[in-house]
Amino acid sequence: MAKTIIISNRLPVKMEILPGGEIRFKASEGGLATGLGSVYKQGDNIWIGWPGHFLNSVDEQDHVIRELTKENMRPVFLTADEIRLFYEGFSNEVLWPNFHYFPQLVVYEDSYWESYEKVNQKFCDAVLQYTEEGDTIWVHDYQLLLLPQMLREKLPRIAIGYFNHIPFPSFEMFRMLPWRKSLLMGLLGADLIGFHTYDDMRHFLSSVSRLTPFSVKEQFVQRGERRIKVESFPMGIDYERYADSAAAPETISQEVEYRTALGGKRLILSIDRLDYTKGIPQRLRAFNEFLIRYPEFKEKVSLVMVVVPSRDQVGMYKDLKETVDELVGKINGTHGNMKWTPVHYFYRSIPMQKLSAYYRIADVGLVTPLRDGMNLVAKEFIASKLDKKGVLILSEMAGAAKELSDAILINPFNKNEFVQAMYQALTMPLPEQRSRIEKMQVSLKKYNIHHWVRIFMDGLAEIKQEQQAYLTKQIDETDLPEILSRFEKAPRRFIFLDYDGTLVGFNVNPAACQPDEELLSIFEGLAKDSRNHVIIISGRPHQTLDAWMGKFPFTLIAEHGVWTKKENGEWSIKENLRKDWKVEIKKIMDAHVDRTPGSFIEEKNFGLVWHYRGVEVGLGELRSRELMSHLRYLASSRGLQVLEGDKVVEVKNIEVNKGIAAFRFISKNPEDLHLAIGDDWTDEDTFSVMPDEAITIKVGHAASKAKFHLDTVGDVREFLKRLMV
Ligand code: GDG
Repeated sequence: MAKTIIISNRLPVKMEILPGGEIRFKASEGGLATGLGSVYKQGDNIWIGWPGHFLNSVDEQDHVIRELTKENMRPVFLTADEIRLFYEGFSNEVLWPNFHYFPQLVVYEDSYWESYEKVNQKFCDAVLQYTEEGDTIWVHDYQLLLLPQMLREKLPRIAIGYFNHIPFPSFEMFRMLPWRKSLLMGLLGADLIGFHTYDDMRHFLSSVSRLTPFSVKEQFVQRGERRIKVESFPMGIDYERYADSAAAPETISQEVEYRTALGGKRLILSIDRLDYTKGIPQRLRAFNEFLIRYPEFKEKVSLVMVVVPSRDQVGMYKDLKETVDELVGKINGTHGNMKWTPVHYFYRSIPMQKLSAYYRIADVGLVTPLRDGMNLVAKEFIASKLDKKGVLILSEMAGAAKELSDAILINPFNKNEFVQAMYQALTMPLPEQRSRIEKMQVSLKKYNIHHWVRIFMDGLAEIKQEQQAYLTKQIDETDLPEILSRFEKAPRRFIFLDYDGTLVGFNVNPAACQPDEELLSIFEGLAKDSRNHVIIISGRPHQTLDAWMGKFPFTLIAEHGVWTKKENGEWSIKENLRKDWKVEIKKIMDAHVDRTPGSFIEEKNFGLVWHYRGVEVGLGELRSRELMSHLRYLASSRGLQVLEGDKVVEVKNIEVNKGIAAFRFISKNPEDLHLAIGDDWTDEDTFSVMPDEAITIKVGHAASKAKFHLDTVGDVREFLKRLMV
C-alpha cells in the first residue's frame, strides 16, 4: 500500500543510552513531532532521520533499528565527523546565518559543502531503501536541500514535498553562497515547495528565475515536463495541547508557586534557544533602557528570560552566551536590590508544565527575534492565555507577525520603539488586551498544526494531479513508428514549421539566428522529397526569411501572415492592411526603450515588437506589464492586437495571425498528412486550425492545444531527421 515518508535531519525522539548500555527512547515534544504524529504513526508510514547519537557498533545499530521500527521510525546513522561538517558546519555555519541575514557569520568552507552533499546522499540511500513508486515523500528543512533532486533522479514520478522551516533570504543574500545554484537545483527536485510566508516564497522564486534556466510564472516553476508549485503554508501549533496544558491542575499549582515567589511583581517573559537570530542582547539592552526611562516600573516588573542551550559546539554561540551573561549581570548589578531582581535568567531547558505556568503568569510575552522563520513561542503564549489577559510584543521580522497583527509589532533594531512597546504593553487596558488576544486565538485555533499538515498534504496531491493534466504527450518510441508509417504512406505531407524556438534556439540578438549547417541539411533533406510541402510560418520580417530560406522550395509566411511566398513563387502582401497606427505606437515603445536599457524595437511592415530578452530579470517583466496595459486600451480602438510572447510585446493588425495564414494551406484531401510544430502561443493559432487527425507538436511544456510535445530545439531536429530516413 502507498505510504507517506517524512524525512528530517533529526528523528522526533530523544535517545538515551543508560550506563548499562540499555537504550531508551523518549518521544520529542516539539510542535512538528506532534503535528506529524498524525501522519507517521499511521499504517505503514514512517519517519526517517538521525536518532541523535553516534553508534558505531553494528549490534547497537541493529538494536536501535529494531526499537525505532516499532515506532514507525527508521534511522540514518551519522558519524561525529559528519555532524561536525554537515550539521554544525554547512547547515549551521553557512545556511543558517545566510538564510537569517547574517552573511558576515558565514564560514565559506569547502569541506563543509563536501560533507553536506555526502550526507544528503546518505539520506537519499536510506530513503530509497524504504520507498516504492506511489509513495509520498515529505522532506523537512534546510539540512536536506539537496535531497529532493537526489530522490527525483531515482524516482522520476514520485510525489515529493519540501518544507523550509527557516526564512528564505532575498536573492541579494542568497547569491553570495558559492553553492547557490546546486542548492536550488537540489530543492527543485520537489513537486511542492513550502515556506512559512509569502515573502519567503517570493524570495525563493526570484532566486530561481535569476539562477536557473527554468521559467517561473506566478507561483510555478517549469522544470522540463515537471510543473513545480511554490506556496506559503504558515505553520500552526497544537492549540489544544497548549490550552489543555494551561488548564491542568499541576500547571495551576506551579503558577501559584511562581506568583508567591514574585511577590506581586509583574512579569515579562521571553523564551528562546540561544541563537544570535533571536535578538537576546538587543532585548536586554531595550529592557535596561526601559528601566532608565520609566523608573516607576522598578521593583514592579521583572523579565524572566529562559534561554535554551543550543549548538554550544559552534564558536559564535559561545561568544553570544558570554555577551548575554554579561548583560544580565550588568542590568541586575545596576538596577537590582535585595527585594527585586530585574532579570531572572535561566540557561536551561524547562519541562512543558513549567513552560505552561510561565505562559499563564506572564503579563507580557516578549518575542523579538532579529529574524525568524515563524516562531512558535509567540503562538503558544497566546494559546495558553485562557483568561485572555496579557500582551504579546512581537518582532515584525518573525514569520508569525504576518498572522498575529493584533500583537504589538516592533522592529527589534529600533530601541525606542522597543521601549515604547514595553510601556504600552504594561499599561494596556484589560478590555483591549482581551480583544486582541481573542482575535489571535480564533485564528490560531483554526490554523493549527493539523490544518497545516492537511493543507500541505492536499497541496502535494493536487500538484501531482495538475502535473498530469498539463502533460501533452512526449513523443516516445511507441508513438514514433506510427507517425513514421503515416508519414510514409501519405501521398502529400504539409509540414508547418515555426522558426524561432522551434528550429533554432533563442538569442539575445535576433539577427544572429540564421540557419546553421545542421538545419540547412535538414531543409535540404525535406526539400528533396516532392511529397513534402514545407510551410515556414514565422513572425519575422519577409526579408529575413527570404535571405535565410528563400532558396528552398518552401512556402514562407512572414510577419504572422502579412507576407506570403508560395513554393517557388514571389512574395505577396495581404491586402487592405493599414499601418498608419505605427507612428503613435512607436512613440510609446520608444519611451519604454529610453527607460529600459537592453531593450529594443523591431519594426515590421505591419507590426512593432518590443524585445526585452537583454533586460535585467524582473525589470523587463515589470516594463512589459506596463507597456501591455498602456497599449491595450489604444489597441482595441484602432483594430490592433497586443500580444505577449517570449520576452517580447508585439502589436499588429488584428486580422493577422498564424492560424488564418496557415488555413489557406490546409488541403481538403483526407489522405494528406498535416504536421505542425511550434513553441509559443502564436503557434497555438496554427494548431487550432489543423484537422483533427493532424500531428501537432508543442516544443516545451506549457499548456497547449497540440497533441504531443518535444523538449527542445535539438529534439525537433532529431525528429525531423527521422522523417527523412
Ligand atoms: C525553527 C525556526 C520556526 C523552547 N524552549 C523550551 C521549549 N521550547 C519549544 C517552544 C517551541 C519550540 O521549542 C521553539 O520553536 P520556535 O518556532 O520558536 O523556534 P526554532 O526552534 O528556531 O524552530 C522557527 C520553527 O522551526 C517551526 O517551523 O517557527 O522560526 O527557526 O515549541 O515551546 N519547550 C520546552 N522547554 C523549553 O525549555 N518544553
